[in-house]
Amino acid sequence: MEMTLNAKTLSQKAIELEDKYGAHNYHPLPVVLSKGEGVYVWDTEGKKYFDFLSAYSALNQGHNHPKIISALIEQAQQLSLTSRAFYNDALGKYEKYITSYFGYDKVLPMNTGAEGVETALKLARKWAYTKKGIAENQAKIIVCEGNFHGRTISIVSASTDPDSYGGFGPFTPGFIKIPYNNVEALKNALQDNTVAGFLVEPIQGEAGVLLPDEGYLAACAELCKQNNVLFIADEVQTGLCRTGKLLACEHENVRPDVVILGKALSGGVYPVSAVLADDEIMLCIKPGEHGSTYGGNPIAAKVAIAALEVLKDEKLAENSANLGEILGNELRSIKSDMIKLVRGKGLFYAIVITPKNGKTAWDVCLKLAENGLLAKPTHGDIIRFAPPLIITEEQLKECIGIIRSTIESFE
Ligand code: IF1
Repeated sequence: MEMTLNAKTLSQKAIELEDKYGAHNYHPLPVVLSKGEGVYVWDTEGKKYFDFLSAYSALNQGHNHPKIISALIEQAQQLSLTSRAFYNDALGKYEKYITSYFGYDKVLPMNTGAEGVETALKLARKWAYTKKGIAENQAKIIVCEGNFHGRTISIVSASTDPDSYGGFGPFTPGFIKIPYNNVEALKNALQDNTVAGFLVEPIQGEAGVLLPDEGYLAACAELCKQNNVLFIADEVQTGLCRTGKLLACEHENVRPDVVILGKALSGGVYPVSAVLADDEIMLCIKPGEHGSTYGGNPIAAKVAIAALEVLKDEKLAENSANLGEILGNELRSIKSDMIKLVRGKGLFYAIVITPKNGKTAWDVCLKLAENGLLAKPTHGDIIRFAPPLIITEEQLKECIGIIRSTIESFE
């Protein structure tokens, strides 16, 4: 009893501290985590949960993966940061490794997903002026309604979500917004010959795991090719085996001109992002024209190599594809009028909740937490399910049981 009482104080204390001293830019579920291991996390009271969010797909390799953690520790004890004012003996090895891993000439290393997206936008504009011959400061980028690419001013300038852009104007010009999953809309927008690039999520994550029709990505990539426009894939959330392929674009055999990676590129232990492109595009940015203090630091380099090795060694794309089939079938088999829609690919799913007796997706997530599974609603009625890709079939079946019994408890 004593331990529980103290632990309860601990969790309450943690919440109070965040409330008092932290900006209120999030509304977390009232769960205070203190330990993570594989697919599990524990709260300050010692309660164990399945992590079914994976920090929005940053933990594809699971919490505290030994290989990634040891890469982090080993490099941190050797050399953590040099800045790019000098070379170091880790970055080149990583650049060689990741460019051959994905089949691109070059990589531009950054830290957060948003920085990766910003880098891709700058690359596209530079390429437009120096290679495509678009008049200076006239380059446009086509984006899709419902997108989520990060939280910087330029990125929210491309957003159609008032929660993302509201109150942050004035906005960066040069974005053309078209409906997602609408090839005709892209075709029309490409009539504008000042378009430099088309930035798209292969599956829209934040919008609620919105899958485009089969063939959408391939058709868009072809249109971009025909119009000499860069196809830029934001694979920050869908990449790195999450949808059952190394990159989600592979489901349609699309090789983007520019690929943006983040999140699980470090297995959740360190901010690491990257932009991949071939020389014709990447070399448009000259020395001193872009970068960041931590971009390409030795720890990020070693951690990213380890994180990418784990994806291959543990066949996480195959596991995501195989177990994703089971997850989708089981979610669709839950008989409840609270579940309006089930959609997803690989271990990347969402259910759309219809409120019942005043109970909403938030209440479902609170109950899931009580029953030992962590997930969080987005846009009010959508619950995203994205467990670490290392999950076993047995663990997944246990999670499905929790989800099923939790939903049924609202009947
Ligand atoms: C938050 C959302 C997910 C992303 C894609 C770039 C970024 C993200 C496709 C930027 C980041 C994170 C941001 C985080 C919650 C989470 C999120 F709900 F915000 F939209 F996953 F869907 N491209 N997504 O999903 O990467 O700068 O964050 O490293 O802002 O609350 P970042």
